[in-house]
Amino acid sequence: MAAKEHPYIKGAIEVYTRDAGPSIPRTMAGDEQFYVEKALNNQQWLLHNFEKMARLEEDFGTIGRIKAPSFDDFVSQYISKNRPVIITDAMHDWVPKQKWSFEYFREAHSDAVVGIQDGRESDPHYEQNQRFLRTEVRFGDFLNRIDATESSNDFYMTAGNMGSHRQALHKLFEDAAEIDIRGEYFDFPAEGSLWIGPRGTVTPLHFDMINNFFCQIIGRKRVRLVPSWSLPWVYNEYHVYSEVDAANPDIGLYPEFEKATVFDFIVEPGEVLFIPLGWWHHLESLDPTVSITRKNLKVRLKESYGDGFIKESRLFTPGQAASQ
Ligand SMILES: O=C(O)CCC(=O)C(=O)O
Repeated sequence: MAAKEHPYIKGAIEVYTRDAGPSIPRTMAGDEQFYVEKALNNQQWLLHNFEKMARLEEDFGTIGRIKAPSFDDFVSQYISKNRPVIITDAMHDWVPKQKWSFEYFREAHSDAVVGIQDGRESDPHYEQNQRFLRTEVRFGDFLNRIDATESSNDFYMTAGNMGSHRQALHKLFEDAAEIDIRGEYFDFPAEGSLWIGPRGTVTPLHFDMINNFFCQIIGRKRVRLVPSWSLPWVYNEYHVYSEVDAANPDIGLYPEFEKATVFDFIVEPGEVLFIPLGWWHHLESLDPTVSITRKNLKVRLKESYGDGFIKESRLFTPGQAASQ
């Protein structure tokens, strides 16, 4: 679609033409770029003001910790407000929290063949290119490698590896099947993704196109969250990913990132972090860790998941974004 046909740009042209009347300079009236920039400026102005208003809250930038409210209260206070929070008391009766350890995993599934990502440190865009880094290993060997590793981002079992796991690690998925919060929050059958890795794994800054309940079962993770409305400042040059290293932002290269607020905190084992749709997140394992993410909420914006969003599947190479 030509930019001028986009409803947002059309609106900008109509308003500008009406306001400027016959005195509108002809060159400007025909200049598509002028209207595209105008429309983008309007969007950025709005998002910038969302940030200003959010900063009026005294403790903006820190994450709240709460006991699980009823689902209806959670919907009205967090989901509908697109607001993150940590629930501290959701897991006490969950089988994974009570039973899971690497020893338990070995007893259940040492010989299972599972997919993991390997070789991440050799590709600066390992998350975007994850399908090229998939490899299959014995689950027991994978766990031994974690035990023998002080710290590494080279290998990690992530949600991207889930396809092969439900069958291979069926005992763990059976354990996780009943996970809910107050018996109220999730639809069944359970959906969930496993994240297992050594200390030192890093999931770079990106957003999810769905509300995410991130359940930390074993070990701790350091989380950096950036509000959804920070879109103009995160250098979102490819699909759902940011170019910025949120742990160590290069402000010389990405100066706009300074305008974003980074919530920086640690999620402890036993805690559930609610990551609202569109909130940017960067996660770093501080210990060998196991997490489960659950996304099949009772209230689900099914139509928002992936709709209208171009899914890129080509190989992403460093420097590509800059040249586009
Ligand atoms: O635990 C991690 O490393 C990343 C989790 C995540 O990014 C997600 O669930 O979207």
